[in-house]
Amino acid sequence: MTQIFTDNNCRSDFPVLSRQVHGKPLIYFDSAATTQKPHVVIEREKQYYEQENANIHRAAHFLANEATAFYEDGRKRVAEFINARHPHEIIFTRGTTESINLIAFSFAERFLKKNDEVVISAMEHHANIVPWQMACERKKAHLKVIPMNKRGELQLETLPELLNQKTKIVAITHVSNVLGTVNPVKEIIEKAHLRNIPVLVDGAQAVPHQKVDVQEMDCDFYCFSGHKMYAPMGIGVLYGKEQWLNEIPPYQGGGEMIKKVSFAKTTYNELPYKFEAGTPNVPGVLGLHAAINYMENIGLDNIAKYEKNLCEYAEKQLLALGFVKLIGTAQHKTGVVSFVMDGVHPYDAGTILDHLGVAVRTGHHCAEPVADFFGLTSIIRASFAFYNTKEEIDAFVDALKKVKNMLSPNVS
Ligand code: C6P
Repeated sequence: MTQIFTDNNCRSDFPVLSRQVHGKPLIYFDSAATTQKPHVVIEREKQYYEQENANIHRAAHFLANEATAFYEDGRKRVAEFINARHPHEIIFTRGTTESINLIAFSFAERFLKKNDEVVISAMEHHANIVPWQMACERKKAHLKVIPMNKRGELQLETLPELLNQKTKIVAITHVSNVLGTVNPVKEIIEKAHLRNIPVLVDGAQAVPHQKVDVQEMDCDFYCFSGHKMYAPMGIGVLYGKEQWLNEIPPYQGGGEMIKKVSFAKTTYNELPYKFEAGTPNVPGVLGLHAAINYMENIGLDNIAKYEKNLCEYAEKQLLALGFVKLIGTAQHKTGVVSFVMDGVHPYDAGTILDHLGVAVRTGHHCAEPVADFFGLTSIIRASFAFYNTKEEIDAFVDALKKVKNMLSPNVS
């Protein structure tokens, strides 16, 4: 495993990075969709299924006790990783989407009433729009949106008007998956808390790139996905402050989330089990634990510094091409570089890039209002991780020149 992190010496930890696609070495620039997995994470899941597989919290036998201990260790490790006050403030979910849906449902059940307001922002992923729209529809409440400027920065001067006595919760993304904007979440939380409004932060695109400290940020809920931070798919985290999680009702009913069941009445389990109905993703938690160890071994600050450098280099090289327009030019950015090309449809660019070995994502990136805001239906997005290199960016830039020459040599 990687001990000292310098340029790209961790690449051999990721088996898939040595693949060829269409006869070309793979250049994987789609880590915002999902990161690749290091050996240690793959091995951890394999070991569970080969040696340790058992259901947890349910039986007295050796394997069940061992698996339960590993699972609960994983919870403690996540709590440490984001500096939660208590392990029981960590709820395991399938991912960011499920974490947000859980709060949008349970919080709304308890606190949202007719004509109340929920505040989100103009740069949200669908996962932080649709569950709130559904909650507002159910409760006859209204969705309000913090606008952004053309650089892709939130216009916080609108907050005094948007946050009022009708506002029941604010739900904002920490980092935009399309624009890369790092939002000043701490400032937004401070402003909301002055009015006793809780704040949920969608951390799906932040946790892979920077140290997150939920106590320092003082958010009320924080959501993220394992698969975007080198862990397996199907495991995610909802952090919630103890007092909120105690106040809101369960999301799903079933095994494990109960204390006592009779046909007349059911009482619910304590935290965190109240929100973990059914058999959980035990190997996912073990893989997440391994991924956190792996990231911390490299160092979150090293990761942030290396990736910042890589993004800035990519932006500079792309702009130098002369036929590229960047989408998202906020002062504070991380992880992604999105753009369009003169005279070339993003889908065509993505298809040719794929044949040249470069994996990027094209489309609206599950954030259609962002694409609409820029008057676009599709955007090309290159997203980076610490296993990417400047050499890969150079190869990507050469590939873009080929795309341009093939599809639109005369349009500039
Ligand atoms: N964005 C992307 O390519 P899930 O699917 O639950 O792990 O994550 C949803 C999600 C929520 N918020 C943000 C900011 C996100 O970026 C994502 C996932 C991927 O941008 C897949 S659409």
